[in-house]
Amino acid sequence: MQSTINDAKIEEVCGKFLLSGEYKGFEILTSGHINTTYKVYMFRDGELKDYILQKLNTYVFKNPVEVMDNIARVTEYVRRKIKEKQTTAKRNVLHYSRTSDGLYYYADGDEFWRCYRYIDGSVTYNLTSNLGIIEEAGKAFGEFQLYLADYPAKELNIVIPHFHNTVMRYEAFKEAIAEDLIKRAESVRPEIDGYLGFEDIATKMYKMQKRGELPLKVTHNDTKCNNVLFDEKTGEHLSVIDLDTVMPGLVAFDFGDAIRFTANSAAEDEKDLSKVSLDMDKYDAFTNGFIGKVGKTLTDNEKSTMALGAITMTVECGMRFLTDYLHGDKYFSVSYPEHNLVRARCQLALAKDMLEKFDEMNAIVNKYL
Ligand code: ADP
Ligand code: GN1
Ligand code: MG
Repeated sequence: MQSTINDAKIEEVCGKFLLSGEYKGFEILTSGHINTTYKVYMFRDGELKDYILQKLNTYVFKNPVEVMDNIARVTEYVRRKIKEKQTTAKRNVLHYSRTSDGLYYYADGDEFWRCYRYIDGSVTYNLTSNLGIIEEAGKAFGEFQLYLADYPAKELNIVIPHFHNTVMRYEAFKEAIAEDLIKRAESVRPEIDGYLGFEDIATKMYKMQKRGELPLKVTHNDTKCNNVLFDEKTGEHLSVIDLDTVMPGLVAFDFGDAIRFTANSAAEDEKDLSKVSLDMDKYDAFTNGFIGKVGKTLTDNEKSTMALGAITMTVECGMRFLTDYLHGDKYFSVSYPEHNLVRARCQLALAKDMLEKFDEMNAIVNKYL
């Protein structure tokens, strides 16, 4: 049973965490597709001190305690790395609050809550044409990976098994088509065929990794631009957020998922497909930022598959939207009944455009290596 969200409920949940200050109110932040996020206003020492209170999606994250265990490890590790080079990490890594039991979460029935500091003066972008911001996003995810480069990956919990296993994503897609639970398959035949047509391309890197040709590293695995906080005045990257999916993965998938979201000339859910394309200036800017940070650490196979990672992640994400549409929209939050289909169509159009620009994409990666 979901409880009603109102001031009393939010104040009650905040009361479970060791926060100082007086509760003043909340607002809901809607940019994510998975968790439910509230910005909470607290009054302390004559000033507003804000927090993020988040209800984790336990349909997606079956073992939320393991999610928080990963996040605690990763944020502590990154904090230490940052403090080696500057006096405070306050605005550069998330700070989670503990409960009076010393835990980083409060669980109540099937509700699972966590609370962390709102980073003051920060802003996120769902869609931006500012190339400076896009380059900063590249630096942010590249730097995040460098901070964790020597982290013992085996210690991390696998919070969503096979998250970027595109072979299994294809199996799940085909199963959803065959089951056709809510009889939507016939109406989306062209989209289904479009995604099936990408199978060889989009499963290539997973198979390379299985053969030992691509290394697993600690990666973020959800590198959308709205998972980076930027300074609202200077535009500099502050902190990478949304750490739920930090797990061993492929560097090119972090690069690729970011390109999918940030270098699209349109939004992830643009309905007018004539507006959807890979914007090469945005691609160039992100690549500059990202490769500038991690370029020297890459193996030859990693270098030659960066651009392929972008096609792979675009196909995978679009196919996940379409699979969810066939399942009846159980996974991603939707604002209207066709939302997942619209997202899937947009990703397919983008993947096709990337395929046409593939040589140019590779050339830009090489330019920054
Ligand atoms: P989801 O997993 O649903 O995507 P996120 O953790 O990405 O949730 O949070 C959703 C949004 O809330 C972000 O895109 C960002 O705008 C805002 N946000 C999250 N954490 C912070 C923070 N510490 N400081 C400022 N804004 C934040
Ligand atoms: C979800 O949580 P959010 O909105 O940052 C999803 C990603 C998808 C993305 C598509 C845990 O990310 O994998 O790429 O939506 N997160 C999870 O927008 O499935
Ligand atoms: Mg997010």
